[in-house]
Amino acid sequence: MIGVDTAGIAAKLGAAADTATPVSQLAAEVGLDVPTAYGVQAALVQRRLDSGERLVGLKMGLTSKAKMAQVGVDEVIWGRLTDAMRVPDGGTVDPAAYIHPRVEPEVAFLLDRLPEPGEPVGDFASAVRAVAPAIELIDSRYADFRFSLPDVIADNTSAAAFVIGPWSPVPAGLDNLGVLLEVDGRVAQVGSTAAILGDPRRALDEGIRLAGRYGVRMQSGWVFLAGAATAAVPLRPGAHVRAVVEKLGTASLRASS
Ligand code: OOG
Ligand code: MG
Repeated sequence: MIGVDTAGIAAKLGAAADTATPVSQLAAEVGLDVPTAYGVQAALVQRRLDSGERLVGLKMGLTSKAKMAQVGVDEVIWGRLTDAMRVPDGGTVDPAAYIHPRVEPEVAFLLDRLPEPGEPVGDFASAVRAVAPAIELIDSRYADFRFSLPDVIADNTSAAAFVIGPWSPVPAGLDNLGVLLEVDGRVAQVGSTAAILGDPRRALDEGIRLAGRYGVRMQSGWVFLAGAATAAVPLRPGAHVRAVVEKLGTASLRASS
């Protein structure tokens, strides 16, 4: 889009993340449309790659109605994951390093050989080497966690950190597994993998299609987050968070106090 300062917006969002200081929504003011917002996202993540981080996968966002309703945006989006965002299973994060962190339960795929963009995944079991329960920590860089569709795309779909639980071979069905998010041993959210586009495998088709539009091809060895099955919950200092996905097991995370 002519006249939009893609690099300037990426620098502003990058600084907001680095200093844990929120910024105001900007898409309406600068006239950011969806394709240009993906350009800002690419520039924002490129800044991280320039400082030595590695691209390790992609994430889907707003693949469930619960998430769409929570943030008031009803389109499927995708973002980029880097190695610096990965927290080991059972690891600790410092909530003060984020603006208003939230956690949500996810299903992760470890990618193997993938079809070209435009081709259906077809044989899911040959495109995905393993699956795992996961937790995504999201942190919108916008004040009050409020944003429009182009705003959240530019902000790398609120990606901040993620935890992957133990990998398992791809089970026969992934479309109706119970999902729980527990905080300090109490159930905070309950859902089903069916909430993720009817079947989380569909999220991979969508990811290949949508990222392919921007020339991004998924790589063997990448991680893919299919999107949260439930709404996200605030991450408080000292909290112990567990995501449990039926048949797949658990992923966990602690917040330092
Ligand atoms: C946008 C990111 C959504 C998901 O799993 O749906 C997302 C947000 O909620 O801030 O990661
Ligand atoms: Mg997510």
